[in-house]
Amino acid sequence: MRVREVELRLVALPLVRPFRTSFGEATDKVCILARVVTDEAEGWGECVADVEPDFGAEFNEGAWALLRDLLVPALFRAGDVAAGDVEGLFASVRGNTMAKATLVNAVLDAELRAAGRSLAEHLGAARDRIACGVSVGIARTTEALLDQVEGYLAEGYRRIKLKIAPGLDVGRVRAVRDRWPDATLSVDANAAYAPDDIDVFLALDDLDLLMVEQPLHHDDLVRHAALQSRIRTDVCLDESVKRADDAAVALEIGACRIVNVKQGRVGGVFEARRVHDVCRGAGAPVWCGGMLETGVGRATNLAVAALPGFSLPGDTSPSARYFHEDLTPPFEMAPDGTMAVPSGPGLGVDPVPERLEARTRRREVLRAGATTPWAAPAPSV
Ligand code: NPG
Repeated sequence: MRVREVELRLVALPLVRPFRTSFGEATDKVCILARVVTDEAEGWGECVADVEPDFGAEFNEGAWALLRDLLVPALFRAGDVAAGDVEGLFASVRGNTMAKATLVNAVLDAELRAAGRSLAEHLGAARDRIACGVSVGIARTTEALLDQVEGYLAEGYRRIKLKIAPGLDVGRVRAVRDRWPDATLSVDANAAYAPDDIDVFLALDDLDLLMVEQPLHHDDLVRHAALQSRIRTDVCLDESVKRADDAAVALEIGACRIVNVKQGRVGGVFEARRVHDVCRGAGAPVWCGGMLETGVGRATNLAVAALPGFSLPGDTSPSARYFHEDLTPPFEMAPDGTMAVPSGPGLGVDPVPERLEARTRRREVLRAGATTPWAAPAPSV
């Protein structure tokens, strides 16, 4: 397959309610979408980077520059490519897994659409419906949090994840646990704590949590191992796992017992499957994380979440939990808290053209053979 053209769009969708985490508050989802045009079919990829480099080191403007100036030109120069080659084309670019994932996934989508195969089937899906959880942002008050949790439980979500931050942790979580003694609850700190905060985690140990996610600094597997050895609750790592080998090391040294797999964080669906395989081999449960994706990224996540090792409900909520109107036809959750995995060719969904147009803040079309404005000779990626 030859990639002839890549269209980048920066899109913005208002969220139905602000989403607050320990690192900030989002009122809109702003992300890059790539549409690759090949001689056989078109494919879509969504970049999970955000406006600011807060969850990870990548951010939209940086990812856009990298895509435009290095990654897309590398794809053009490669000529005839298969989706499985794309990671290799980017091997000399360190990190930047979110930007790379955008093109890895888009080229694979084009390839699968041309072949008439679904992404889920191609990856090795074991099921056609997946269990949905919901991630609840930090609320203004405990009462507001209880109201939100009540609504989500009534909708049928199989697991409630509460975002926590120093000072907004044990009391809040205990209030939810007291009201719903049997609910499946977890917490996510987004790396907001230090090893000295051990008392918070010892107190959370009494609240029967499914897991405590990313309590400490994203680069500190050793301190996570020390923490895990002192608490009963399973530690889950998210930000710390940027590639499959991070998961292998984390499990080997006891830094966690569960892994959150986000294909967009680890460089795309192939590396996500490798993370899954490593964890499965080690007997560690995995689940599918989310980054408030539009329907394009959501379809990608659902295909990954259908792999056999995904044994816990993911942050894979229906479109209405995020947006008044998604870019694609909406993903819906059944009353039993499950969602269908798309089964059409490739991602199985397309952005609705008028919605995409209305939500686009910037668009740039890159064409194979056209000179890049910034550099000659071409870099050796
Ligand atoms: O349902 O997509 C979702 C959101 C799940 O909590 C969620 N995501 O830290 O995992 C996270 C968090 C996140 C959202 C991180 C947006 C970065 C950006």
